[in-house]
Amino acid sequence: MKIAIVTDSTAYLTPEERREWDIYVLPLSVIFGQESYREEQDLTTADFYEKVKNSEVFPTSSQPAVGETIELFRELSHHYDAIIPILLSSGISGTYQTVVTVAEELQDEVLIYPIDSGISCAPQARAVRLAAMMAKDEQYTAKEIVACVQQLVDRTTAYFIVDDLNNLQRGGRLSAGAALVGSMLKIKPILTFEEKKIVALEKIRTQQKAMKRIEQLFEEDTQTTDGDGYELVIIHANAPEAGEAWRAQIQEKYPKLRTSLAYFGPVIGTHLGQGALGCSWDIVIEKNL
Ligand code: MYR
Repeated sequence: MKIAIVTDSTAYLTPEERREWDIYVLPLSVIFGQESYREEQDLTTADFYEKVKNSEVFPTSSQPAVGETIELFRELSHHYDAIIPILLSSGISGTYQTVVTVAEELQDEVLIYPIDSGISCAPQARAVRLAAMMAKDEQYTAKEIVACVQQLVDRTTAYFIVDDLNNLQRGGRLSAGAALVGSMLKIKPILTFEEKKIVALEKIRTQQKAMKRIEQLFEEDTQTTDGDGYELVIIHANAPEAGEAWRAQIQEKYPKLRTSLAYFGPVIGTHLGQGALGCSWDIVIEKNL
């Protein structure tokens, strides 16, 4: 069975990865006043963070255009038996719901199985990689891939820390109460996803303490002493040095852990703000197969 794997731009896959694994991408956009840019197509991540610094207006974001989504699925329907789109959490974007609606509209043309990743960025990319590995094999049915990816998605966790909660509050992705308390007390809450939405897990005063607490959560969750069998990713919003320092320090503590560094691109950077750091882990991907 030939299955197309689709994701959205907030998985921030590299062009090489997309080419190697035949992954198709629906772009979300950032908007500065009247100007709209499809992220990483019309505006690079580096240019986005530079633009934010010099812009008088705060950017906003928008989901992929419906027309572009229909066009991509129609095109794929000529080459594939089924399509599996893996999308950012339905609790923070309308993208998943739009794709579900489009899938219903196109049901007589092609089978589409949308998956709500319940997250975004590098942990979403992990689910996409798993789907792509299985699809390349051509031995799995679409339903088998969906079931396997869904298992990974259901246990996925990520923790992140932002410099200023106002970005999230302004974009309506965090409850007003939580943002107010955070900025008033100058705390750095550890944020996470619960039931697809962003919540403050613990209120901690400094970024360093929050990072230590996240490492503790990793240890409690995995019960590992050397990281064997696990992979962990650090994600940064235009803060590569801080991200890399954190990654290297964790790597030193857990020599067998597979670690990597990823980034928050324009759309997610719009809501988290410069300097945000995130961390997510799972069993190594091959263990899912
Ligand atoms: C849209 O306009 O539809 C996109 C809205 C994106 C909201 C992003 C909110 C922050 C997500 C943080 C993800 C952290 C993953 C580790």
